[in-house]
Amino acid sequence: VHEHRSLLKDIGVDVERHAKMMEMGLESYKNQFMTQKNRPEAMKYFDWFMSEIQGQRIAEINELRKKKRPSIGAFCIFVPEEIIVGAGGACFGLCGGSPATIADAETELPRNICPLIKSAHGFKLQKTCAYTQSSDFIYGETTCEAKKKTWEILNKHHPVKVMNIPHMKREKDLKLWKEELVEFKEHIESITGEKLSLEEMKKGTKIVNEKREALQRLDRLRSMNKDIIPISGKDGLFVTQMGFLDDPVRYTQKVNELCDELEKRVENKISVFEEDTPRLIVLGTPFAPPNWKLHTAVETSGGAIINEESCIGHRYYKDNVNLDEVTTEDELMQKLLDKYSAVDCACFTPNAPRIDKILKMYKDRQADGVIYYTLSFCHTYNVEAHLVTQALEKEGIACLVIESDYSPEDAGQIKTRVEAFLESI
Ligand code: BJ8
Repeated sequence: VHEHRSLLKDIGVDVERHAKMMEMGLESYKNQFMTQKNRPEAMKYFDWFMSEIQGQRIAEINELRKKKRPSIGAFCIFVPEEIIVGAGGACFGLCGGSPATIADAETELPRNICPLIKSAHGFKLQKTCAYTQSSDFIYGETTCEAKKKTWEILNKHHPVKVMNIPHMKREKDLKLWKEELVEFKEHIESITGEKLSLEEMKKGTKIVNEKREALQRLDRLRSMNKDIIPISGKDGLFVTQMGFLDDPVRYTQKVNELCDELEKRVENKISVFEEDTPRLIVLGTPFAPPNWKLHTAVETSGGAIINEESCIGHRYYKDNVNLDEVTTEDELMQKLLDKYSAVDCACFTPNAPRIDKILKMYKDRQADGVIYYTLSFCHTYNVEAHLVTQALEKEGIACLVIESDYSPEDAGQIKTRVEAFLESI
């Protein structure tokens, strides 16, 4: 990061404050990740990436910008990264998982809204996220009330465009959604000044499909072997989180190298947890880095997390875009729509497929329990917990519901509740 100080300054980062924040972040990473025993060798790449998360990667993104390639910041998995990658650009998740920016955000936003939104808004106010500073624009969406109103305020500080995601999936809603995809492509063309060809978009889609396939492979290795868990849940989560920042081609290669090593571990029966460690699936809202609180609590209490159902997890990588027989732009847009409308975010009503998926995930993975995790004030996931937990109860599946924000204050209390839950299953 020090090496890239002048670049950070040029893109408007508050370098002093940013340096302090990075120091704290790296220290926290060291304490929570590097102290784990028997980590896979291939995690070295991801450790390196963490050390360069706001350095080398930012330099790469800004090289692309010099070539007029798009650089788009996002908060949601509905932003079609295939189109951005097809245009030779970078799509990345913006910082939004730290408590350190929340007090600043609360100068413009109410206290009682989701911490993810406040954290992200605070990063912009503080100018301490080099990704936000590197983005041509932030692509927001209309998934929840707090987000869609925040875009209007964030737009005072940074260019923001908003994609209108419907809250139902009827034919007329999907028609609107497809129009939004077409408009998104036009926004990207307005940055490059060039028409994006079908072949370029197919190429971008293929790259992103390969990234999702690598993550599907990682998920299978983490969760499908009843007796062997070859990587900690915390490392699994971290690798997934980095997929929202890294160059997709390099990242896919590194995830596949990690998977090769994990395959060998499974063959040789090398597990990072003791025999009979309870295997848990986490459901709910996304874990933006550095939100590792729940994983740390579980894995220092005798449990293991084998999968995250959230958007920084299975919901992100579960479906690919089917490119078979795509010969026109309209057909490609339809395939993108098919993929994105299969996302089962709690912002949709009704959202029954999510429950069926959760039950299937649990059974396929022969898990021992579930944690339903919601960020404070996320009404959609919080309310949807009722129907999900009811369905789990009916199947006799043990479930712990946790609502939390980013403050470290409830870490002890979460750990106590997790310990009691693990004893009960
Ligand atoms: S597709 S889960 S990434 S909206 S910001 S809804 S936590 S109150 S993130 Fe999400 Fe897209 Fe859905 Fe996934 Fe709740 Fe917070 Fe809103 Fe959130």
